[in-house]
Order: sequence, then C-alpha cells, then structure tokens
Amino acid sequence: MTNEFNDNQGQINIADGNSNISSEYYNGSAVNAVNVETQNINYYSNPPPRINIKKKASCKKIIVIGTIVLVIVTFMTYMFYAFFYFKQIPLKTVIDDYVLIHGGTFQMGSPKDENREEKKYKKEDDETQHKVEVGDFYISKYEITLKKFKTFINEAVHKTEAEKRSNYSIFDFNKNTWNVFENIDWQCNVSGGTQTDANQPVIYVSWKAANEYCEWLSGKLSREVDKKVIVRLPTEAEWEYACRAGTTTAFSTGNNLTTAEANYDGNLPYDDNPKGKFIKNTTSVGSYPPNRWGLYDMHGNAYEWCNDWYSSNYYDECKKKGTAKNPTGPTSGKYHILRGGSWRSYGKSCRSADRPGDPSESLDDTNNFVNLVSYVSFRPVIEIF
Ligand SMILES: [Ca+2]
Ligand SMILES: [Ca+2]
Repeated sequence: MTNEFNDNQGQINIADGNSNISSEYYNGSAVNAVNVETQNINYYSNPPPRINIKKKASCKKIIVIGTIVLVIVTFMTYMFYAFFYFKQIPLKTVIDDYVLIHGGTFQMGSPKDENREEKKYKKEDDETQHKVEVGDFYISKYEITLKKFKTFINEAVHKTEAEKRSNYSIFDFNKNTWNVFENIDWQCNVSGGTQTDANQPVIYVSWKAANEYCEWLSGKLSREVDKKVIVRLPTEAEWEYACRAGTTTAFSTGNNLTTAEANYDGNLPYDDNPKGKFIKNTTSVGSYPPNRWGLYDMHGNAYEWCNDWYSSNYYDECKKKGTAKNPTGPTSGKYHILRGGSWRSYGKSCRSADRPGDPSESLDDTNNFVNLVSYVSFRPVIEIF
C-alpha cells in the first residue's frame, strides 16, 4: 500500500502525519487507503512540511507580482486619462477664470423695435441686425482686475502710456466737464485716487495697454503649455455673442436691466422700466449675477475694449454677405469698439447690441484728446489651440 502513495501528493499527507487527508486530493476509496497507511508508518514522526513551504512561497510571489502589476496598471491608466484631460482642456489647468464658449450662429445687432426712442431721432442707426457665425473661444469670466493688471506690469516690467505721461483729462461728473488731472494711471480709482480694492476692474487702460496685457499673457501661456497660445481682445461679434449667451432680448436679463443685476446709472433705465440706484463707482468684479454662460459684468461696471475698429455702416456690409463668418471689423477706423456700458452709463448703453456711436466715449491712442478714462476696462479672449 505504501508504494501506492510515493507520488508527491502521498508524501504531503504522510509527512504531515495527519490522517485527515483532504478529499480535494483523493477520492473516497483512496482516502480510506491512506487512513490505514498513515497509522502504519508512525516512524516518520512529524517531518518538515516541505511542500507547504513551497506553496506559501509561491503565494507570496503571486501577491508581490500582482501588486506590482496592479500599481503599473493603475499608473498607466492615470497617465492615459491625464494625457487626454490635459490635452482637451489645458487652459483649465493654467487659468481658472476663463469660460469655453461654444461657437454658433446668432442675430447680431438689434431688431427695429429695440431702442426705438433713439432710432426715432436716427441716433442709433448702426445696429442693423444680421446673421453672424462665430467659432469656439475662451473668454475671461471677469473684466481684468487691478490685481491681474498689476501682475502683468510687475512681470513684464512694463510702463503703460499713462505712466509715461504727466497728465491728461478725466471727466468730472460733478461739474459736468473734462478736467486735467496729474499722475493718473491704471492704479487709480474713478476719482483719481489710489484704488484700494484690487478686485475691481482695472480702468484708465487704453486699447493699446489692453493689447499689451494680452500679448504678455499670450507669451506666458505659450511657455507654460509649450505651444503658441493666442490671447487677444474679443472681436465685436465674439463679445456680443458671449454677452447675449443665447438671448435675443435687449439685455441678457430680458428687456430690462435692473441695478440689482448690473452696475450702471439707474436714473435712466432702458425703456419705461423703473429707476434704480446710481453708485457712481466701479464695483468688485463678480458682484452681480453672471449671464447664462457664466460671464460677469457684461452689462455695466466698466466698458470693455474690443479688437475691431468702429464703423457705423459695417453691419450693413456684413448683411450683404448673408452670414458673416468670424467678422473682424473694418480694416481701419478712427477709434475702437467699446461694449457693454459702464458704471456711469444709462440703461440703453448697456444693451447687448449697443455700439459706441459717440466718439467721446471711445477715443484711444490714435487720438490726442482723452484716451484714458475711468470707465473703460477689458476682458481677453483666448483662441482655441
Ligand atoms: Ca463690463
Ligand atoms: Ca450706440
């Protein structure tokens, strides 16, 4: 009988001196045979359980190898997703304060019944409604703050036009006239004193200074993602598309803009709407509710520079094309577009479609008069890359 169990399995059980041989190894009749046999070979007296050591060792190996494989697989999976995550939305990892705007087609300008009081006197004949298509782009959620502009000035060791000058004019609302002030620049508040709230929009920025900021940010982002990233002022079409956020009314809030919804001169609200407050100052960006696409202060607070030159008949030219695709404005002009109204604007000037028909509100570096004002800021666009 002993010889029958000289294979490995037999040795295991005999070596253990254990009569409870597992039925995993032996079927019924074999087990009985072993039971008899083990009782007859007591002289083995507990020899080392050789095979069990091997089994334990191989278990350890499996656990170690398994763990290593698991770690490698987990790491590879993470890297795989990380690669696509960063590739798809790199800006999220670089800049938090930008919103991805999905392009589309919309009616730019205003319908005939909008701003009818002004149209009656032919004051606002530059908003001919026409179809425009814009592509995807990122746009700043907020007007550029003093804090952000200061970072640019410090990092770029830059001097704006204002800092190179000794004086220029700003509008005195109390006396309703232009006054010459000294030492006014981007660091100042609406009264010409030092701005203490760094979260308010930077003001007294010319179109040129706004472009210089964009160029600086462009270089910074390009270095960070090791790829050319274009940062620039929005086109007038991009600005209006982002402002409307899918709406077709005078404001993204409907046909009324209350002073609970935006910072502007509530003494003269749009149309027959009730009067509101007039703060006579800029407010911290994001103090009012955002539009449907998450953009703050598109109406009011500070006017915002666009990239385009102004031309009163540009919309008529666009309309002739059927659908204007990514229009960039006329090739030349006297002054650049400002949009959205400001803390000192009436309701009608804060409309989504309003364009600065009055040059005194938009003189810039091409003009020697007032090019830096207390109600103009900007918000950049980042092109998809
Ligand atoms: Ca604004
Ligand atoms: Ca206008």
